[in-house]
Amino acid sequence: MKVAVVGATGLVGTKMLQVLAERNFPVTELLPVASERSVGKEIVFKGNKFKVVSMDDAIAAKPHIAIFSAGGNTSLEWAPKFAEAGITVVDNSSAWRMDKDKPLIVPEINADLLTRNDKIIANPNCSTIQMVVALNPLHQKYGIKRVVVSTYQSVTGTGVKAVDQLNGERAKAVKGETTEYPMAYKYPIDLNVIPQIDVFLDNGYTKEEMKMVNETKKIMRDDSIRVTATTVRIPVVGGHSESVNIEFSSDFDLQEVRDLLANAPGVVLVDDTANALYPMPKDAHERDEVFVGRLRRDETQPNTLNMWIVSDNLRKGAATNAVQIAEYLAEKGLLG
Ligand code: A2P
Ligand code: 11C
Repeated sequence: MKVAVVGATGLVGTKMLQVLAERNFPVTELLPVASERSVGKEIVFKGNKFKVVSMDDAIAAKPHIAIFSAGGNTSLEWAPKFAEAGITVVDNSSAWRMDKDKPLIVPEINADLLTRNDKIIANPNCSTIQMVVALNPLHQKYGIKRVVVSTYQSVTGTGVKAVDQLNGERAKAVKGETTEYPMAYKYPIDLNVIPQIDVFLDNGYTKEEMKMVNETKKIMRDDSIRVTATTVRIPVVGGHSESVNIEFSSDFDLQEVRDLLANAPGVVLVDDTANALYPMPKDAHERDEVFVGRLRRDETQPNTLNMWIVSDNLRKGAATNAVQIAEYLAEKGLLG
């Protein structure tokens, strides 16, 4: 497979290269793509050096697949040009996710939708992916009516600048260092919690919160699922955590819920409160799975469950999910 990675110098693009190598995706030729200012720079993939090429050169080279993580505007402009050239695009930005003609895919849930004609395929938002991977097996069995979710999101979701802000603030506080650092957020993030991810919309929710509402319904193919979200940035790097309250149509048995999750694809159950075992971002970091724990009944109303979900947002939340889509397309012969 000839593979283009668009945004190859970025945080997610770098992780995509790492995941492609780790999972032994059959790359015969790699085309790393970034902005014009990076053209000619070298990146390393599986021990070999590759030069960053421009968008136009990447299209001219006709890769079988292009995995994009270069921001929404870049995707809006360039994904259709790749698609017109017959190149399948898996796009990690929010640009195409809610387009009714573009599939929004989490392979464990809805890869069966994909056909050879899908030339632009959207990769969902990180906080949505990890939630639906855990919700879907329960929805199949008990029917989800309503979800109330609060997130605790890693600064890596914002990008390198936010990681630099957190490290800079920490170095200043702990070691008294006075080195300059960028401000990715309006406020300090170290020793703080910021209840805003992305911009506010007219309804008082943030864009991140509405992504969780809308993307969940589309991926799970059920518009009746009601989701309400509060998304929050915390000073953590290993992954996103989520406290989720789920109301089902029918009652459940807690042991059966445990069994369903323990056997669900992509899920690892970590739920042993007697030994203080539960998912945490420090353990999810650099792992591909979605970790679920703290399972318990909501005692305030019937048919309702509380749970805690953690996953590495740069992996299952972005790079791994995109590479899994590419693997599915390759396996089923849907490329080219
Ligand atoms: P570059 O490094 O040349 O700026 P991040 O999300 O971590 O900031 O990374 C964004 C990625 O998208 C980088 O690889 C960046 O390349 C790339 N990028 C940004 N704008 C464009 C563009 N107009 N065309 C192609 N790649 C782009
Ligand atoms: C965050 N979820 O943690 C965001 C990052 O739509 O792909 C990913 C945004 C997106 O800040």
